[in-house]
Amino acid sequence: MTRTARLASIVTLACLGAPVLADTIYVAGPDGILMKADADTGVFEFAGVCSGPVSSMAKHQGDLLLADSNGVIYRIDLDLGFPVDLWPVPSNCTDMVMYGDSLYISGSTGQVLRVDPVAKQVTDTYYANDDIRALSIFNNTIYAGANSTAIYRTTVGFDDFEMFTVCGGQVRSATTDGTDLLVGAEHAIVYRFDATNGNYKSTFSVGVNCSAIAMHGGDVLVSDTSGVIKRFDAQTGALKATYDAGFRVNAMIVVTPCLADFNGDGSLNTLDVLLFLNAWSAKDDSADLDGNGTHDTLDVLNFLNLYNAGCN
Ligand SMILES: [Ca+2]
Ligand SMILES: [Ca+2]
Repeated sequence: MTRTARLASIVTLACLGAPVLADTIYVAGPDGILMKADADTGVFEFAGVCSGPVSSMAKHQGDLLLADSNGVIYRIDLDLGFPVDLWPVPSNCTDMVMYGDSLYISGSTGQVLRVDPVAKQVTDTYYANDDIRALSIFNNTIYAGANSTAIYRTTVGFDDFEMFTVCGGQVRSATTDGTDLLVGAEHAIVYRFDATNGNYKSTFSVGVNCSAIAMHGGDVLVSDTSGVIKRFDAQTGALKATYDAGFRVNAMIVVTPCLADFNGDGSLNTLDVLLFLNAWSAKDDSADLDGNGTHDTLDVLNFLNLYNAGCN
């Protein structure tokens, strides 16, 4: 066995032993309440609160950023469940997306702001000149969907929005499966477009008004202003589950736990490795990554694999 093959088999073994922690769905709406649910069960519980009507949401490091329609960004510490910081932006924040280190915020006046969420400053402005309701950013491209049904596109770093394609209805939400652009329209239909050329590929009817949309594995979650959230197979459109958040949902995000961020501060660095190794040496439960009751080298391999894979 070559060294590479041996390494690969060790990595495979180590991955098999990796613990599986459930992802979490977060939703928020006009009353400022943040609710969360285990993504496997979809049973919602209280997760936090901010003082404004939430219109959009994004994840930054270990926190959630909630935006209200008055242009206030709240940083919610998920351990505490309440805002630890807030700052204003000149937008009604119809949608928000983190891309790289920047927060992108759309508004109904047609501007897409790029914001540094650490310095809390607007660092760039893009002009789409339409009532933008939804943003999705991937492959260094910003897609902005409008109430007019138009979808615009520009490259990150270039204020050069141009018509990309037209949706069959008023755009309310947008996301990506990594290849295509998925757009949720007010009339309860999700549209799939080729992200390269804007060609229409397929639709499926969702029965909810697409107030927010989020990918979860191979599924797409679509919410309604009545509080219903539906899970569909993102390829076939087959309904897989229905959840009830219990209130109007304006914003939704799925958060995947990052085990490699051992101290949970939202960033990965050598401190996480040191803390893990300390916990492993002390035979702390937190370092028994495969949960088999013993602290062996597989736990260390697991951790280093997760650390190298990084978090998003
Ligand atoms: Ca950390
Ligand atoms: Ca173990």
